Amino acid sequence: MSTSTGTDVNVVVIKIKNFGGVAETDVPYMVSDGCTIDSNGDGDALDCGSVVYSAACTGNAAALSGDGDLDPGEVVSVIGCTVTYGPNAVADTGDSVTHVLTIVHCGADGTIPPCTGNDGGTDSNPSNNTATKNTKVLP
Ligand SMILES: [Ca+2]
Ligand SMILES: [Ca+2]
Ligand SMILES: [Ca+2]
Ligand SMILES: [Ca+2]
Repeated sequence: MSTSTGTDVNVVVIKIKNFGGVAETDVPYMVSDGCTIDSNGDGDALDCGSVVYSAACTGNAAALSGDGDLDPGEVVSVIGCTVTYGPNAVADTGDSVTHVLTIVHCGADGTIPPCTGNDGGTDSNPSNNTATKNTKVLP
């Protein structure tokens, strides 16, 4: 078993689906982290040590489709996104990292950057544009 007192590399599984009815050509995604949960109970949420995502954890989901767009109902998988913990001192472990996946809808409600264009549409359901997962950093 790997531990974060060494260098602990983990695959981050990300699947992105278009739940809407319009093919999207510009679908930026990114992953960010926060040390948010005091899992070791010492009164602070500071003990997550080093948390580093690989470059593939940021990109454009449309480009992951064979034809360059994310069609209605289409699902694409991100390949090569990893998160590396450590090497950490034991004292810098024990709390939990909250990983946040953010998908940007590049329409009238999008932002440039990370969007490269504005297709004029609006995301009818912004509630599914983020996903979170908590991971405890083991010593
Ligand atoms: Ca703590
Ligand atoms: Ca602490
Ligand atoms: Ca497609
Ligand atoms: Ca949405």
